[in-house]
Amino acid sequence: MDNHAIDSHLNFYETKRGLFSWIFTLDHKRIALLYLYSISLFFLVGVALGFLMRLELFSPGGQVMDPRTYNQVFTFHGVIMIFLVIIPSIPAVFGNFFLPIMIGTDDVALPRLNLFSWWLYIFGALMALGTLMFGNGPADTGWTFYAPYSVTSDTNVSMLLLAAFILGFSSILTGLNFIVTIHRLRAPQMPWFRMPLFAWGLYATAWIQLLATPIVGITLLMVVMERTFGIGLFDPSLGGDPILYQHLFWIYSHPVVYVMILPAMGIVSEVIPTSAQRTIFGYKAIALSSMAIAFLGYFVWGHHMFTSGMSDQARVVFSFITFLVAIPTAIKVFNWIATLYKGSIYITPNLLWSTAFIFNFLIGGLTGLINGALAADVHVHDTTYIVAHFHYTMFGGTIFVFLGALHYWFPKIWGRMYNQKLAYWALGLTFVGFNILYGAMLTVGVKGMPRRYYDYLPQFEFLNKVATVGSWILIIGILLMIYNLIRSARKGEIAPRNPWNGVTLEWQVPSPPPLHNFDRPFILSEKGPYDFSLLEKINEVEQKPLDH
Ligand code: HEM
Ligand SMILES: [Cu+2]
Repeated sequence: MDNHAIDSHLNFYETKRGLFSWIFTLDHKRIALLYLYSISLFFLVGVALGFLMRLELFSPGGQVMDPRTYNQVFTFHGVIMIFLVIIPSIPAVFGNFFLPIMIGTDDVALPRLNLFSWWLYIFGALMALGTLMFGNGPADTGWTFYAPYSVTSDTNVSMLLLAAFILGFSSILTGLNFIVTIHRLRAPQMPWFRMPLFAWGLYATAWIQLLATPIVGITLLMVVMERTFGIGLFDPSLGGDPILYQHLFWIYSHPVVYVMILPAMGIVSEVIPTSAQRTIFGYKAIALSSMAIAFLGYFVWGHHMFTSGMSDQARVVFSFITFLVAIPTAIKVFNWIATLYKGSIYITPNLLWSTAFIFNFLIGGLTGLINGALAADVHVHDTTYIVAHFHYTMFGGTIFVFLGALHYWFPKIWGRMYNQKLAYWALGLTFVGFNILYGAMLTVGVKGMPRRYYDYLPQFEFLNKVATVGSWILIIGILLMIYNLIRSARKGEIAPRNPWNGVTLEWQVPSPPPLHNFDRPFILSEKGPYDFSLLEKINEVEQKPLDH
C-alpha cells in the first residue's frame, strides 16, 4: 500500500474523479469497468447487426440489403462478437475486477501492462471500425478469413486483419498478467488448492491466451503480407496452399473457444455453491478439469476441417480426441448438479442465469458431439445447424454467464441492488427468445439450409420466420436487462457487504470496495474456499454499507 493515507471510507469510485482518472487509471477495478463499458457498447453493435441479418432472412429474396452487404454484415458481426466481445469479456471484466480480490491482494501484478492492454483493445477496436471508412468497405470474408478469398477480396481485409492482430496482443498481455498475478500475489495463506474456482478457470485460460494467440497473430499477418506483397503462402494461384491457412487458423481458433468458456465455467462454480450454501462437490476435479480441457483443446482443431481434405487417419484421430474433451466438461456439469442436489437453494436471478447456462450449454455441447462425429458432420457442415451450435455455446454459454455474473457481482461493483422482478422478466425473455431463435436455426440447418447466404429456398421460410421472431423476443429481453441494471446502478437500494451470503474473499470487502480492496484482515478457511461454516464470522462485521 502506498502511504498517501487513503480515507478508508472512500470507495474506489470516490478516491479520484474526472475522465483522466479513469482512462489512465492503474486500479484493476477501474480498468475492469473500462472494459465493461467498451465491451457492452460493441456487444450492442453486434446485436444490432444480428438483428439486421435476421430481418434480411425473414422472407426469401432480398429484404433489407444486397448480398454483398449481407456478407459484410455477418463478417463484421462475427469479428465484433469474437474479438471485441467474447474473447475479452469475462477475463478482462470480471477477471480484472475480482481475481486480485479473490486471491487476497490489492491489484494485479502488472497494473501498467493492464492499462496498456485496455488501450490496445481500444486501438484495435477503432481500427476495426476504421474499415467502415477506409478502402472498399469492411471485409466480406467471414470472421474466419479463409484463403484464398481473403487474399483476393477487394474489400478492406488488411485493415481488419491488422486490427485482429492488435486485439490478439491485448488478450496475450491480459493472460500474461493473470499468470504472474496468480503465481506471485496469492495471499500467503492460500496455496493452489485453496484458490476459488474462478481463479482456476482464469489460470487455465491465461495459458491458452499466452500460447495459442501468437499463432493466429502470425497467420493473419501472413495474409496481410500475401495481400500486400503477393508472397504465395495460401493462394494456389501464387503457389500457396489454402489448407495450410485453415490448419494455422484452427490451431488457434479451437483452443480459443476454451478462452471463451473456461472462465464462464469458473463463474458458474462460484455462483452454485453460494446459491446452494454448501461447499462445491468435487473441487479438485473441477479445478483440474479446467487444466485438462485447456490441454486437450490443443489437439482437436482438425474437426473444423473434416470436409476440407485430410487423410482418413487424421480425421478419425481428430474425431476421437474431440470426444475426449467431453469428459472433463461432463465432470464439471455433474459436480455442479451434485452441489445443488440437497443443497438449501436460494433462488436468485444469478442462479437462474447459471442454470439457463447449463441448459443451453448442454445443447451446445451435445450438438458439438454430433459435429465431432465424422460421418454426421459431413452432412451438417456449413449449414445453419453449425451457426446454431456455436451460438448455443458462445452466446447461450459464455454470454449468458457473463450476464449472470453481472447480476451476481452487481451489488459488489456498484454497491446497490437491482430490481429482482425485472431481472427475472429479462432473463425469461432472453432465454425463451434465445431458444426460439437458435432452436429454429438448428432445425432448418438439419433440413439443409446453408449458412452465410442472404437468400434461401421457399421450403425454409417458416422456420426462418420463427427464428426472426425469436430474435425480437431475445433483444427485448436484453434491452430490459440493460435498463434494469443501469437504473439500479444509480437508484437501487444500497447493498450490504454480503447480499448472497457468499464466503469467498470478495464478499468480505465493502461494496463497492475501497481503492486497495481490503479494509480489514480477511478470513480464510483451512478447508478450501467454500467453507460455509465461516459464514457467521464473515457476516459478524458490520453489514452496514459505506456512507455515500
Ligand atoms: C441478438 C443476438 C444475435 C443474433 C440475432 C445473431 C445472429 C446471427 C446470424 C443470423 C448469423 C449468420 C448467419 C449466416 O451464416 O448467414 C450469425 C453469425 C455469427 N454470430 Fe451471431 N447473433 C447474435 C449474437 C451473437 C453473439 C453473442 C455471438 C458471440 C458471442 C455471435 C457470434 C457469431 C459468429 C462468430 C458468427 C459467424 C460469422 C461468420 O459466419 O463469419 N453472435 N449471428
Ligand atoms: Cu473446434
